[in-house]
Amino acid sequence: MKSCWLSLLLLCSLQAQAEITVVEPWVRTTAPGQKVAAGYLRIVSDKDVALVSANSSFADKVEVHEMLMDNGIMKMRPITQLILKANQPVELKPSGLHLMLTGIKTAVKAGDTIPLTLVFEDKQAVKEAVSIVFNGRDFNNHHKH
Ligand SMILES: [Cu+2]
Repeated sequence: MKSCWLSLLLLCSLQAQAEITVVEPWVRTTAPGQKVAAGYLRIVSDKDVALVSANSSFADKVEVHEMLMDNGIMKMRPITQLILKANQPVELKPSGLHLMLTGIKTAVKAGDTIPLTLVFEDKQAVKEAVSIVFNGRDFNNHHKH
């Protein structure tokens, strides 16, 4: 009987955490001397969560930015949290939402591996950190879609 209770408790605590899936994380290659880089990925969570912060040993600061039109000019602006609705994938991609890496240590080259941790928070304010390796990748307009 005791072990039953134990397994029930275990199940409950496991279910409290959201299952967060990250697909195709990549960082756009940078020119020498460039101090910022943009990261992209697709994320889906099986529960409602928000991406509330991000960090990397490769950059001084990581923020989520959105793009918006201001008098016909595309601008970007940091957002404090990125809402993920349960089972609704969100895509961060060129010309849209992106992770902004500021104060990068070196230029990003194709094939580089860049570690990054994303911190999510659920409705109960429980935080969950997900560590991912991003790949350096060239991006050119031919592949825009
Ligand atoms: Cu940005």
